[in-house]
This record gives sequence, structure tokens and C-alpha cells, in this order.
Amino acid sequence: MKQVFSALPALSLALFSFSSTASFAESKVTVEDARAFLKSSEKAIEEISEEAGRIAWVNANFITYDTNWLNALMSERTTKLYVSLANQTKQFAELDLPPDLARKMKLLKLGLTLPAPENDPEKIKQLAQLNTEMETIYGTGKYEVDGEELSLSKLSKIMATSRDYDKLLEAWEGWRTISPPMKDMYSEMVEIVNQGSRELGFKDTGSMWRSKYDMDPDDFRQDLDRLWGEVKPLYDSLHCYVRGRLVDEYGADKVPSDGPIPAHLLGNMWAQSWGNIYPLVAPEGAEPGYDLTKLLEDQNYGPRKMVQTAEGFFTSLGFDPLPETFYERSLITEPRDRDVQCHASAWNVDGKNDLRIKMCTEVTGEDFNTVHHELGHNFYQRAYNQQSPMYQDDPNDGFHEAIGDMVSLSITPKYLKQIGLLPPDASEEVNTSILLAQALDKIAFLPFGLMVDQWRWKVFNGEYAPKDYNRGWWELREKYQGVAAPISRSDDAFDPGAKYHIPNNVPYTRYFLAHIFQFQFYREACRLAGWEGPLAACSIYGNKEVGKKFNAMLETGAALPWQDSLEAFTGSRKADATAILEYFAPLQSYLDEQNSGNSCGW
Ligand code: X8Z
Ligand code: ZN
Repeated sequence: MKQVFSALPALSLALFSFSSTASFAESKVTVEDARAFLKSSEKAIEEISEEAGRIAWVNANFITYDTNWLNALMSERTTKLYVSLANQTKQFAELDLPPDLARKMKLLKLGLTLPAPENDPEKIKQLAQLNTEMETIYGTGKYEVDGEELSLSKLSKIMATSRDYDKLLEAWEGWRTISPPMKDMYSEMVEIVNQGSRELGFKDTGSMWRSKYDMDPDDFRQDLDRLWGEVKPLYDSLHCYVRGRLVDEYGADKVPSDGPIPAHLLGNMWAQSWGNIYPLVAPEGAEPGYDLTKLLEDQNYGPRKMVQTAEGFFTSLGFDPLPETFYERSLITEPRDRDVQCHASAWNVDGKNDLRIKMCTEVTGEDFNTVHHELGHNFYQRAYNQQSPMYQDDPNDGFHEAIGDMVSLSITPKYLKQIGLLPPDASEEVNTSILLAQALDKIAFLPFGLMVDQWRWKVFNGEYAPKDYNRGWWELREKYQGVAAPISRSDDAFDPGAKYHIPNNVPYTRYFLAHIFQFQFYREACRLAGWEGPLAACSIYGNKEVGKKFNAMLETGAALPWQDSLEAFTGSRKADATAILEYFAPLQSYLDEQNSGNSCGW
């Protein structure tokens, strides 16, 4: 997660507080006024960001009554500042601004994820408290199994490793007991943020979120549908194949052979990536792949070594090493004696070089990938730290989520040999087994990546009223993912709240986009590297030329529309699913063969 911008001491606001109700015509603002306003806004943002960043860091690392209190206060101040600045941009709306100022004005208007009504301090305060409360419920949530209080990490481990239907069900259902108390808070929050969004000229908060992509928000929605249409056939084949294997494992009385898959059998608390059930679905009679978890264990990797290894990949591309303070200040393993937000995140606390991650790392292949994901955020943050504060961001949130993943696509057998995780005589081929394991993460994720915000957008536009929240969630889970709740869910349940990004209000379409972009970036990087074999076997490890061109895109930050940045790196101005399809093409043929004669779909 990126570090969020935040609030400013009330004083700094005075400089440019035109009343947003004063008519523009009367105030006769000029381009120079706009320039001065943006300058003072940037200063205000810079000042508040570091303070807010440090408080948010301490809160996420030590969840206590007092750090929550501080966090809510800071979040209230941040929202106040941002809402005020965003509303003030209206006064310059009619001016013909030079492109740089017009872009900054637009970014300022769209900067908030959760706007609030400007002249209602009580609502702003309430919003901050609701959010802190929901975040805390999630971060401290536990469920008792056999007399032991289990955190999400422990419950997730059960989901990943158990093959006992009832044990899985207990962990799955147990984690969802933490979220019903969030439901009313969530609906109160929706009311407030919609009010704030309307004040800024958007129909609702979902519409505001969709306006952040340098294109018409309706075209953006259509583009997502286009991309999903392109990858859905591959997802359908994977779903069909995996369901067949689960029927073999659990029986047709537990897994309907022509219906949705029970959501607790896919190796993950949210059925969002399925790599953990690889052993259940491994291709019979094919060359085996490798078990990355086992390779790490055998070589005595610990969390720190995993991070250093990922860092080594980035430095091999020519990026500078992480600062010393990264290792001093990061949280890399789960503390035993206190509550922390374990969901992995990456921070740049001072907007310069104070980079950190916070992650409850386990020695697994899954977390090895996540470590690369997080460092991708950090190297991106540092690459754009020379930009002016408003451009210290991605131009498309899908880019931020794609950087580290793009790098970890190069974790191929060849690369694992180079770093000594596979023996020198291991094959460098990316066979069907390896490709299938990869698809269980990357392809299985796509519909989940899409449905989370499809749900939120319907909540924000009122299509799902609070009484429909849970039903709507499962309607979309079934429609997109072809998974179903293993037991009937009450309307009082709030299963969306059991997923980090809902109580923490992190927009989710970014991850869907990232799963498309990362393959697009990777294909281009491999082309630059002169790679001619199958796409999935390409590794860009050690390639400084690729690193240099990639860095040029990262350094740009949000200064240009994402289409321009994408074009500079790949030559294309569109999100393009042909790269992910090319990567998995050999697997598609295998799945088609395996599925022939079976009825697919749900
Ligand atoms: O939240 C994350 C990262 C932090 S930005 C760990 N991810 C999504 C998730 O866990 O749901 C990465 C993949 C999708
Ligand atoms: Zn991320």
C-alpha cells in the first residue's frame, strides 16, 4: 500500500482559502493565482504527509487505544485539508491553464479516496473515527479454535495447508465472525463519502474513483469489461480443470461438478489466489515443477534473507540498494506480543528516502513473491521522489501494484539456478506444471480483482442497500469467480468486511489492472533483453538496459497521463491482455485437452 497523503496544521490553510461558495466571476482569479494556490497546496501536503505518515506507521505497528486516537485525529485533519483544497480547485475551473497546472488541479480534486462534506466538521470527525474503528477490528480480529485465539495469519495457514473440509470451513467461517460489527459503520461511512463526492461534482464515490484514469469514467468501465472478456476464456478453463480435481478430492456431494466451487477449498481465505492447492491439482504424468517453499526452507532462508534476495533483483537491474534505515525500521516478522496490521504494505514515510515495509513474512513461496511486490512499491516511491509532491505517485494505481509483480515474473528456473535455490543441473524449461502453478495465482486472481470494486460501486450508487450488502457480495462472487459460500450466509453477515481492502478503503480495481500491466511490462522488458524463447521462461535478472528504461517510466511518477508513460515504455497506449494470454498460451492448450468431454461453467 502506498503511504497516503494527509492533513495539515490548520494555519497553512489560510493562505489560499477563497471561500468555495464565493462566485468565481466575482473573485476574478488568474493563472498566476492558480499557480500560487497549487504551490501553497503542495507545501501544505508536504508538511502534513510526514507527520501523518509517522503516526499511521506507529498505529499500524502498535494497535492500541492511544495510537488509534492519534490516527483518527490525523485522519480527520488530513481529510479537512484535502477536502478544502479539492473544493477550492472549483474556483479555477473556467481558467485556461497551462497543461502542468491543469494536471495538478485535476490531481488535487481527485486526490482523496474518501471525501467528506467540507462544511460539516462533525461528519469529517465521524468519518475518521469510523475508519479507524473498522481498521482496528480487522487488524486485531481473532477467532478461537480448540481453545486457542487464532489471528488471521494462523487462520490463513489453515486455509493454505489443510485438506480437511470441516476444518477449512471452521477457519473460513471463524474469520467472518469478526466483520458483522463493521456493517453499520460501513453504511454510515458510505453516506458521508457520497455527500463529499457530490459536493465535488461526482454522482457518487464510485464515480469519483472511476474518474482517476485520464479517460472518460464510462470508457474506463468499458475497458475493464473488454479486458475481462479477453481473459475470461482462460479463467473458465482453469476453473473447470480445478473443479474437476476438487471433485476427485472432496467428492461430488461436497463439490458440485457443474456449479460454483465452495469458496473455502481453494487454499486462500478469499479464494483470490489458488497456488496453495497446487499439490491437489498437479498435472498427472507431467514433468514436476519445483516447490519454492521447500527450496527456501532447504537453504535456510529466513524473512530477512528473502527481502535481501528481492532487493538483489532490483539492484541487478541498476537500482541503488535500499537505505540502511530500511532494515532498521521495517517490520518483517509478526511480533508475538502485540497487535499489528499484518497485511503487507510498503511505505515512504518522509517522501524522500525513509522506505520501509511492514509484513508478517513467513518462509513460503507465496510470501517470497509478496516481498518482491512490496519492494516494487518502495523502488517506485524512491524513483519518483524528485518529482513535485503532487506528482509523487503513480499515474494509474495499477502501475504501483504491477512493478514488483513484473519483477517476480522473472523468478524462473534459470534465475533460481543463478541464485543457488535450484541446483546447477536443474532444467530451465518452464513446463506445464510450473505454468499451472503460476496460473493458480495470476489467472485465478483476475475475477476477484474485478469483483471487489464492482461490489463497492454498487454500494456507492445505492444499488446495494445495507440489507443487500452480503447478498450482493455473493452474487458477484458467483458471477465473476464461480465460487459460492460453503454455508448459507445471513443478511446480517458482512463478508466483504473480512477482506482487508474493504475496512481499510483501498480501491481494488488497481490489482486487476496490475495483473494485466505486469505481463505487458514484462513482455516489453523481455523483448528489450532480446529474449526469443517462450515468454514464461524469460528472466530479466541482471539486465541494466531494461532497468534503465523501466526506471525512466518510474521516475516520471504522475507527471504524465498513464497512457503516455505506458507508451514510452511499451509503445502501446492501452492496457493489453495479449501479453498475459501469450504467457499462458501453452497452458490453455493443456487445459483444453484435460477439460474435453467435461461440462464447464457454473
Ligand atoms: O494487498 C495486496 C498487497 C499490498 S498492496 C499485499 N495485494 C492484494 C491482496 O492481497 O488482496 C497484492 C495482491 C492483491
Ligand atoms: Zn501492493
